[in-house]
Amino acid sequence: MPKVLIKNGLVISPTGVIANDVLIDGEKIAAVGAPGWFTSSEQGCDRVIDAAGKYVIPGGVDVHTHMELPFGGTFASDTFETGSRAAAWGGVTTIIDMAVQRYGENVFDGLAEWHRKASGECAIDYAFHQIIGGVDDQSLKDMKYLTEHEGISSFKLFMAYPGVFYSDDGQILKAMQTAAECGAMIMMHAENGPAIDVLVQQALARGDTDPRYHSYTRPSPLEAEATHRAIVLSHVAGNVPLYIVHMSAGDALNEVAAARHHGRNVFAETCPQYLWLTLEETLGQPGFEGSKWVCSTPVRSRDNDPHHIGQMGHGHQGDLWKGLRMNELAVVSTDHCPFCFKDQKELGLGNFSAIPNGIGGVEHRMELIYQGVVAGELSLERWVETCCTTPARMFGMYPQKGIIAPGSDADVVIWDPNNKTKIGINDKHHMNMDHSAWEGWIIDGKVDTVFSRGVALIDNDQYIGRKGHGKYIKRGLSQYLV
Ligand code: DUC
Ligand code: ZN
Ligand code: ZN
Repeated sequence: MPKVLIKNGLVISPTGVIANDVLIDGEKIAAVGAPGWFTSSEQGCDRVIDAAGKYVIPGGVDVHTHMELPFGGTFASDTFETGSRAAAWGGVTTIIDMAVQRYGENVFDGLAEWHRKASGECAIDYAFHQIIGGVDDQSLKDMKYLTEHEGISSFKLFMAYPGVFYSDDGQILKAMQTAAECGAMIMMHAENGPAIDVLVQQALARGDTDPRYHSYTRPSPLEAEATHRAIVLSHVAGNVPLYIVHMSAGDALNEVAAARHHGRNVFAETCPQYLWLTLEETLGQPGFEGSKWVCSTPVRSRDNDPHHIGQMGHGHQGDLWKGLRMNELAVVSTDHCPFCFKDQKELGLGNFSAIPNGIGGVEHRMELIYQGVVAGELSLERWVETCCTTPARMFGMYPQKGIIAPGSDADVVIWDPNNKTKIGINDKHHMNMDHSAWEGWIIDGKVDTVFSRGVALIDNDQYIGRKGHGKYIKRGLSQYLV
């Protein structure tokens, strides 16, 4: 395996931005040292990269993706092959995808299907969470087995989507008790599904069928209420670690902040769409255009959400950026769940509730959150912490992943802060979808070079990786608990 020296760059970690050289030997980072430290070993290197003026960061870790998810009468349009390649283009070197067990199905069958879909297909390393869509005695037993033997130590439950993935409070409590026994993490889609279903039926009966009603029928108090209920249930279940996924609302964030203030193992993630996009500019576009941004939780109103009591005069987005700074939000993921406009989003023409829920974004998370650094919302350290290091620690992959340190996997991204990235279907766009949620966005900064376990995947604006390079990562328990 080649030896690579990356010299003269600024290495970023959660604890600082330090001028350091990085020596890669085979699949691992062999050493990190002061500039010039490795001059004598340059001769023995297969490649020396001068990263002067550039950042050297750990490969991104996206802990929430849905490749080929069956949903809304169709399948998410990225396979593990196309989606993991797009991830590499975005400086992501590890994903955790959501394996699915539906009501009435066997957990092991669902997991086996996910291994079959991913095995030999991925450009980057991958792991799984397990969705438990049917909590019963058997699936509870299976949760323990997966945690102890399969490297799957986190389970996603849904308080939304009655009849599809939904669990009632009793089922949630039982799954939480089981997770508490075996040390696993519960991930929660926190929205009050039964109440949302009533609002959806009422909107459709009124003839309010446009995409924007997707957001109006999922008001933020129903996210906040479900978040609160999940926190209470996790407490009653023996303080099981709880991780709220795709948080979009300031009032929901307040529930997490309050629980964390009380020292609870309650965590949350948000996604770039909630930090940057608003109902007015996306879902609210005329005609059916807004369907491109139908996802759940929904993108929210800029500032005039009648249900939201903002903090210090900010809307939801201001709250979320503040939450990221304060570690009320520990992680940024994407909830990557792409659907094409043609034939997929179009399933919901004339009925917003039939639009498949999801936005594709696995390629753009590192770019979009870096833009938060440029905008003064986050520090460089916090960018790396929320997109690389904490995701790895939260889900039991540290220090193999998420950090540039001797002994860690050589998942390394060289980032050029002096370049720009234009996102769009005819610009930078490698996900398998016929549109981009970020069409026309110009981002400061650019993915320059991407290494996965010492192998270059992106180099000189070319993808030189290969499917099958990515390995399944058996995860341990969370390393982020208080
Ligand atoms: N939200 C989405 O937008 N898509 C898939 C599932 C989910 O919870
Ligand atoms: Zn969800
Ligand atoms: Zn999801």
